Amino acid sequence: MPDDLFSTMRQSIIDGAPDTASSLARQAVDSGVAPLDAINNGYVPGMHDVGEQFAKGQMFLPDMMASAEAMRAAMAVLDPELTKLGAERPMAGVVVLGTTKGDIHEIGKTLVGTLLSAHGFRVHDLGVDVEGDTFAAKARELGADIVGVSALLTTTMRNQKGVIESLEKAGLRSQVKVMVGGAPVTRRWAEEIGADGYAKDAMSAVDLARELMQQKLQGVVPVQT
Ligand code: B12
Repeated sequence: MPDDLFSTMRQSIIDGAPDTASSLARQAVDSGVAPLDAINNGYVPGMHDVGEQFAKGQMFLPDMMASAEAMRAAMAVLDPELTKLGAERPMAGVVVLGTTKGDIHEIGKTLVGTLLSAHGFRVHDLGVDVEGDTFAAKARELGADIVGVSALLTTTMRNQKGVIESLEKAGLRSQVKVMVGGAPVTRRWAEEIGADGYAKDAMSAVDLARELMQQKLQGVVPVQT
């Protein structure tokens, strides 16, 4: 029963149990459960629970780190499955992706990168704690169509704006679309900092990236209201 499987997946994240998380992921793949369903219905809700318990002081940093480890173990099984889906698609665009300076949260950003790759985008992942100028330099080097910037902390969200400023400084802003995301990020924030788009999760990020490619090909300049 997928619902039982999803709730044990969720619990494996709360428990910070990498071996269990990984074997449940293998079980899901073997029994034909779509990898994205396992992520969205099993593991990600576990991460949300962990975040809430941490905020209430019922879980502590080492617990959160163990949960992240369990998530990584599950993703190590599911990632190649997601990537397989994209193997035969035509190239959809070039994306430079990373988490802002001062921020080491990588799970959501990496998932966005995996799904973009699975849908034909060529993704260069700069990792975490990335300076604005590094995004700009890589965008120039690769002739990127899109720069994607993740931030999970209210204190590092403002560095998303810093990335846009770095692109402006490098004279690249008119050629590169910028999309932002991460748990505290909102559409309103994206508009406020002059990003071209915001997506709430990895699948919406794929839709957004496609839309931005359309805009780019049609030469549409986004209007900020
Ligand atoms: C796991 C985790 C950690 C792990 C990270 C491990 C790793 N390798 O990534 C560790 C333990 C290291 C950690 C550290 C800290 N954390 Co932390 N962490 C979390 C937790 C529990 C889960 C994050 C996660 O992986 N979620 C699952 C993924 C799949 O979801 P996601 O990241 O939101 O990504 C999705 C979308 O947001 C979107 N998206 C993400 N990026 C992008 C990018 C683009 C371009 C687009 C379009 C979309 C997009 O798509 C993704 C996939 O669907 C959150 C709680 C939460 N609810 O977010 C707290 C949380 C983010 N952490 C928090 C805090 C406070 C910290 C610390 C400061 C704790 C401390 N005292 O040291 C440090 C900060 C370290 C630093 N400098 O970055 C707070 C932030 C509070 C705030 N408002 O700023 C949270 C919200 C917990 C809480 N409720 O208090 N953390």
